[in-house]
Amino acid sequence: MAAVASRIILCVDMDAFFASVEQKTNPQLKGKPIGVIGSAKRTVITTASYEARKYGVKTGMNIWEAKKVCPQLILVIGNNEKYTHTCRELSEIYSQFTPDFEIYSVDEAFLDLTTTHHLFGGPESIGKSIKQTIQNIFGINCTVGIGPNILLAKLASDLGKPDGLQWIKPEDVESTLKDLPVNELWGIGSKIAEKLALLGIRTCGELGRAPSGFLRNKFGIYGEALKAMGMGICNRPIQTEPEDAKSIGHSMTLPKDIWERKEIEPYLLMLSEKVGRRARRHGYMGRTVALVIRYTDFETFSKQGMVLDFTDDTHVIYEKVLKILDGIKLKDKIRLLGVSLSTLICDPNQIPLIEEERKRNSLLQAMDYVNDKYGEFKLTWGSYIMQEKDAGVISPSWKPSGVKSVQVK
Ligand code: TTP
Ligand code: MG
Repeated sequence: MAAVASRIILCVDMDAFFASVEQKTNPQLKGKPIGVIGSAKRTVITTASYEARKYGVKTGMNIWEAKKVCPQLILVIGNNEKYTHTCRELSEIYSQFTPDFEIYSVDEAFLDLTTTHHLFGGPESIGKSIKQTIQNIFGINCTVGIGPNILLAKLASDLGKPDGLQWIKPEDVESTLKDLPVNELWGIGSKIAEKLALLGIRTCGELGRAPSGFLRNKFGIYGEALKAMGMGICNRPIQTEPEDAKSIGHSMTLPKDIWERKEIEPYLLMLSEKVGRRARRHGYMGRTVALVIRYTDFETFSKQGMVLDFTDDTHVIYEKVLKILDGIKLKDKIRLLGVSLSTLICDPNQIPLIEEERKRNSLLQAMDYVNDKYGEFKLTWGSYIMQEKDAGVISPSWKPSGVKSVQVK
């Protein structure tokens, strides 16, 4: 059998992204321990500068915990627009080296350099060039990881942090993974790691050597994937951005963690309206509606369902989202909610055949007109008004094209 040619994947991950952007825009913060928070009310650290990390300040800590370990910590309210703007601009840099790149999240990207690296002096030279260009243009550092697949490229960037450039070549995979704790691998969270530890598996080397049957028995079909991860195998291709939107999504971190259905619903209506409005503005209609939930412990999942016909109607989206929510047994409080519409068709001039729908369309058009002219949510539904307003912090799953797809359960 012919050997499969190894791919060359490069991962770029900004260092302390939100904090670095804030330090760059306000030179007084440079070199200081800072923590970025979502708003004056939302008191959780979204990220901390490396100066603050030295004291043990971590993402997810509340400000009291953070101030306790680092009393001189400076808190900065984040500005999503700055971060998303930077993220969009970064695509320009990546596209100079390959057309096959994926903006994975607001600060991570994967570039498939398999067929283009020789044109630019090799992967390391591209990595150096990207780091330098980002520093020159945005004044922030990033770490570059290179590997034969996205799992190892991501691992290389984690190992190289901060401001590093690390390459895990195919011949180094085994030695790199041998003694590496499993939870350092991208995709193995603390819960799986704990479960594995109970089975006596602590390192990737041990995971890779564990018998398939044993892992399947304990983790179902995910057992096979775990074993492959332990061996450093990952076949997921780079998912390049489509020319046309694949999905339209909005998500928000809530001003406070919530649990009650009556608290959740107004947010879902607001998110459905944002999605519906964006779809109408760009002439898209979709059939698949997804609800994204992130619990307080950051575990995130999405569940989706189909509506009967292609739609861009806020209420059709909202009702579907509520149906999806009906089928979920919440296990914890929620910190982030997201709604998205996919399976899209683009038909800006479609006129519904049913009179009732035509009336709804006119109503939505009128609302959009008022809101376009006087600002978002000036004209809206009663239940939305009941909810606590907050700009929210950006979801790490933010993408220029909408919410990134998350694991569907
Ligand atoms: P990360 O890349 O996880 O973290 P980072 O860039 O701050 O630090 P590192 O040097 O370790 O890569 O996340 C990117 C940004 O996303 C981060 O700056 C803040 C934001 N974020 C959240 O808002 N919530 C979260 O739960 C996480 C993990 C990140
Ligand atoms: Mg980062």
